[in-house]
Amino acid sequence: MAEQNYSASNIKVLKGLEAVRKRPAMYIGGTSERGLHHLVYEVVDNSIDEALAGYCNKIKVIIHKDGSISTEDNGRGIPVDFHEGEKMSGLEVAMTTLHAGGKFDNDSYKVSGGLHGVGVSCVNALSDFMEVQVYRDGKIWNQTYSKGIPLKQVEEIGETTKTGTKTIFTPDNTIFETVEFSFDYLAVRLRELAFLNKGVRIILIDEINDREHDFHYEGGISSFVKFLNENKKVVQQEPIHISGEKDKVDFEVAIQYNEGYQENILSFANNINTIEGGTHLSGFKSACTRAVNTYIKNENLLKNEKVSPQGSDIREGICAVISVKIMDPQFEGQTKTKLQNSDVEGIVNSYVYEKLMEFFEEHPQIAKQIALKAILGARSRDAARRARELTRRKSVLESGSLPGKLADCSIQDPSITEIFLVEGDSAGGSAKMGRDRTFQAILPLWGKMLNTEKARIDKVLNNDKIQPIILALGAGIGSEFDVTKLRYNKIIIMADADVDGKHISTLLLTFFFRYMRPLVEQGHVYVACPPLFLIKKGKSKHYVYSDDERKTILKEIGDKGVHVQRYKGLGEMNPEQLWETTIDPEKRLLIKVKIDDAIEADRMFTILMGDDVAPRREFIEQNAQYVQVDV
Ligand code: 0RA
Repeated sequence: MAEQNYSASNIKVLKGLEAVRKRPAMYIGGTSERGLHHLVYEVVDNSIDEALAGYCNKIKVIIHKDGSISTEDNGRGIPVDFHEGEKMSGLEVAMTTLHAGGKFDNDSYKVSGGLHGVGVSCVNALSDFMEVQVYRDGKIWNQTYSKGIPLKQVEEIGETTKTGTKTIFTPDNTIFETVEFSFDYLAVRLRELAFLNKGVRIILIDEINDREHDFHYEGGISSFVKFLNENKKVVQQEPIHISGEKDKVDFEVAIQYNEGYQENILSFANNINTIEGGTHLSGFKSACTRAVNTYIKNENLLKNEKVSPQGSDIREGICAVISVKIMDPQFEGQTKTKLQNSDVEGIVNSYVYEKLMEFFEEHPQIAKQIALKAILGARSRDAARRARELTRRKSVLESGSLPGKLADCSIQDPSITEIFLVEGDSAGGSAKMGRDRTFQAILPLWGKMLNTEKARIDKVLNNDKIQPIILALGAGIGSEFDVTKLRYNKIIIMADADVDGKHISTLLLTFFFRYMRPLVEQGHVYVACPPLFLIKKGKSKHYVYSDDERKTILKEIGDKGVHVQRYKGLGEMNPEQLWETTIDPEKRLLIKVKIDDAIEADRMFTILMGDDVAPRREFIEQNAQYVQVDV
């Protein structure tokens, strides 16, 4: 009987593992870099659950030289006692059967029960090798696996005074497109987890590149907003911090205004970044709107103003983090990151309103600054509306809604057309002659480009350098931007390969990031790379795109009778050369601009284009050659 049961559970285990290995995407979302790192989050989420339950305050993650990665926490340790139902050690159950978190204590919140929650067994199934070590009840327990299948029984291998769980695993390279762990990628999420779970110390070590981070924030999400606002001028030094609990809904918000105009609110439910928002976010937003408007009314700040602030005006320059922890989070939406639990909205709304009103009463100076900023926002919204109407009227008056300088392409299929935004009139002229006019359009840009990081939307809309870009792309701007109306598939920035050219590219990227973000998110933006040198020898010629490449080629072809021409700018190339080197889809080199991490991107644009000079210099010194690639 026992024998039969044992083999029955073995078959069940094998079937489960097989399912995960057959369809890894169903369990961890994919097999790209993202899926790979998901493995680590899956284990760490379990450690965070231990922290939320009050048993763990330290987590260590190490990227090892041999390609493996290890995690260690000081939680209770995975239970090792015999599991009657499955007829094996609880540890083996947790490591080999799907959804066997084995956590039935309903009194604690669970991250691992949320978005991911597929359990460590999936990590095990997708690893070429995995080893787990449990420190519990004074003993050390150990088991090893290959592709999820145990290599031996659970063994007691020594004694210890500590408690916790340590895992080490090597992801299966027949499953993942890449098996190289990225320190930066991991750092973003682990830092976020440290902010969201104050007091928990998360250490990340990279033994390959000898780097280390130690994330530990006693300030929790207040530290988080300070981090987001780093390098920005802030309205108040200390964030407003509100936290509370009602009907088993635990919530916490931190708010710190900066002098900019962007709205930057991050929301989390059970540590999951709810990028699509949901009930906690809408509760928070309406509380803010209500509180600020009540204050404005009580203080009679509007006087005879024509326009009154609405939510978006009140959120100009807001930087906030809202985090809720609830028993049974429900998610909806395209990426299942929209919190659905309806009771959360009212609880957050009424509590945050009440606390904000208290704060305003106690800090009248800050309250007034926030209120006046909102009124200013309302005024500028009104100005922007008028500017937009002007743009529309103007666009109809001028050459059938397209800018005069645009040399458009002849076909109108936005899935294959391209537009080059070219720095300078002379390069623009060559590009117009050198392009394939059927599908490639040219828009020359000239003069000083506006720094949109420091401007408000009405100024952006009225700017004579920006307007032609908005009109040519045809998809609007700001909250009215509609990517489906885009007239081109690829937007290619083409500037000189020098410092000025880099500056113009960055200004344009800043504009796209702040006012046409879907354009960047959906991969429509590219930066062209013109060659730096032309190397000629006899009849052969080589265009060279970097200093290293120049050295390599010179070594290859020798230096007798070699002529090296350095291109100082795009304008030095004739139309054919420009086509050959920078425009021809067969030969050109394009950098696709991606946003892997919106938080980092936001910080980067602030550093690059904001007011503070010192961090900018430091950033450019550290990242000079990567600036465009990393965006
Ligand atoms: C099942 C039950 C309990 C804890 C865990 C699993 C657990 C899993 C992992 C994975 C990494 N670190 C972990 N720490 C704990 C509850 C244990 C108890 O009730 O004593």
